[in-house]
Amino acid sequence: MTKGFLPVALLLLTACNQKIDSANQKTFITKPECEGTAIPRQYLVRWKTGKFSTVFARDREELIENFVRPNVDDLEFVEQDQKLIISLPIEPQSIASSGSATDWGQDKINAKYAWDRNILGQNIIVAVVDSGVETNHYLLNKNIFINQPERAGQPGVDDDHNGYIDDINGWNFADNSPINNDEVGHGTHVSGIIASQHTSSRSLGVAPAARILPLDFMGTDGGSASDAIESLQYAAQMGAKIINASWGGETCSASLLSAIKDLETSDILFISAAGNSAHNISYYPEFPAAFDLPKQLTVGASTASNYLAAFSNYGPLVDLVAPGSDVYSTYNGNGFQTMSGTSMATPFVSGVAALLWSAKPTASAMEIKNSILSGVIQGFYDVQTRGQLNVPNSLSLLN
Ligand SMILES: [Ca+2]
Ligand SMILES: [Ca+2]
Repeated sequence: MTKGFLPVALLLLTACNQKIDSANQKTFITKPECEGTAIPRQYLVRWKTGKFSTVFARDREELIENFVRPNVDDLEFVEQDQKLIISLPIEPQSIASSGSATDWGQDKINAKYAWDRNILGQNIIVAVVDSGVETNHYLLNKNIFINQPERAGQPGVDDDHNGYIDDINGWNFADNSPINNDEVGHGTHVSGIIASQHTSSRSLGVAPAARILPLDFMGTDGGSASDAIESLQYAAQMGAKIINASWGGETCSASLLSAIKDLETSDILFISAAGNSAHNISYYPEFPAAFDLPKQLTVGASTASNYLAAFSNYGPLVDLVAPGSDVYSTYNGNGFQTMSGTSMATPFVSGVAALLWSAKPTASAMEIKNSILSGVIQGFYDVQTRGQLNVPNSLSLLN
């Protein structure tokens, strides 16, 4: 793809920190570093109405001729769709090991303090925008969001008129189908950290009465920004208060940025993984982690011995750390797995946000965010607050 001036239209392929609507520049800017992760022949369109759509074209010239010229007055911008990946460390042995099955993370943040006070995340919907969820896992099946009009409705009919047929327990945006499983295991692991039920022997879910809304946009090789955006819009539509985003990419999608900004009007807290490249994301940004939005929290990973995990990204754009090394949680096949990554740290924060919101349902997203940030236990973590997630402190700051 060539870069340069095209005398056509307001077509901005933007850097994320640029104003995306910066005037009627008749330019077509392609960020060179974005080309490697661009999805060929697939373009994301932001209309002036705020809606997004996906357009397919053989190349940029065809896109301009067939789509941009006829629609130019109604377009905010167009960019190539981008690939996003799961936030796991690169080393495969860290992805899933049979390591010790401890609840060290739940202990570290002292989640029990809330559980003992019957603060369990009741009535809070947490959207897990990920690889799907094994919704019939025996420790998750009671905590999966249910879309009542669809459950009580007719098969093959969009009973609640939301544009999705039979979306009883979330949606698979990659396949455009109802959700029922997790082809990777990642979303199931993340969901267990947020809201798996407690048993006599094990208490894994940080918010064991919260509701998981499974939204699938990724397979083993990741997913697209366009499917992620649809997931975010669906989460807002269905009343999620918290969105867990344990994924990212090195390149910036202006569409993804605008879609996350749109969540602010619904007062949703967007909780993103810092990423696992062991980089300072102020210098080597990954997105959405580095978007730095008002109602966003970006989470690095800590170890049981109070260090930043070796793989974790860091720097002032990372807000805090949470347990993310050797984390035991639910997995595919009614199973369990120990996994490491900022993917695992992020749902600890999502779970705590659900606890806090259930303790104070009238709180705003900013109040929840601020109580999480001001409640950290300080350590030697190279992140904005220098601190680790802590439940009792954050609860006491909320009231
Ligand atoms: Ca529906
Ligand atoms: Ca139906």
